[in-house]
Amino acid sequence: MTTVYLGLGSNLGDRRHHLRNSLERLEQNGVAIQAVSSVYETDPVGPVADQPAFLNCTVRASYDGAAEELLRTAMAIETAMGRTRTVAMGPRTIDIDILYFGDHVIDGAPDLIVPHPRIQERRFVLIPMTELDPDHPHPSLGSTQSELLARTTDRSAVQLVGEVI
Ligand code: PH2
Ligand code: MG
Ligand code: MG
Repeated sequence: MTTVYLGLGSNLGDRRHHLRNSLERLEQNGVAIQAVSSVYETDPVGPVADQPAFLNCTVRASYDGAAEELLRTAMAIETAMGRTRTVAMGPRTIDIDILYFGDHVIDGAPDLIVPHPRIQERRFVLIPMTELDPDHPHPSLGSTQSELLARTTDRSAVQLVGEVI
């Protein structure tokens, strides 16, 4: 069993429903959810600024399989939930990112770089991660979530909106 952390995001349609629905689908596919952060409404970060605000949260789970398998499961759930891949970093019903996979450092395909390469640049990840597990160490940067949050240069808005479930 590996302890994994996932980042969930939605900025199309019923965003809260999509977060809940993705959690159920992850559970049905062998991802044993241990804890879910609060939900945050967040300004879009990255090259596509002109898109709706996101709801984001992070999840701690245990998983009995390989990272490649978890990636395939996450992508299949995204597709089943109506995710299309037209614009990179653009609007989506659901995005399921592997943030951490135990203490593994994986430099695989573009979709499977673990830890996720932009954690330290994203308050929409660092704030819910710090809420869940402030002392969780980043295996290659050697800092905890709360240290990464204190140090990030990201200033984008992240507002608490409540619980997912
Ligand atoms: N995801 C992106 C790009 N930008 N911005 C916010 N606020 N939340 C996201 O989940 C997000 C983003 C690409 O995956
Ligand atoms: Mg993403
Ligand atoms: Mg993604």
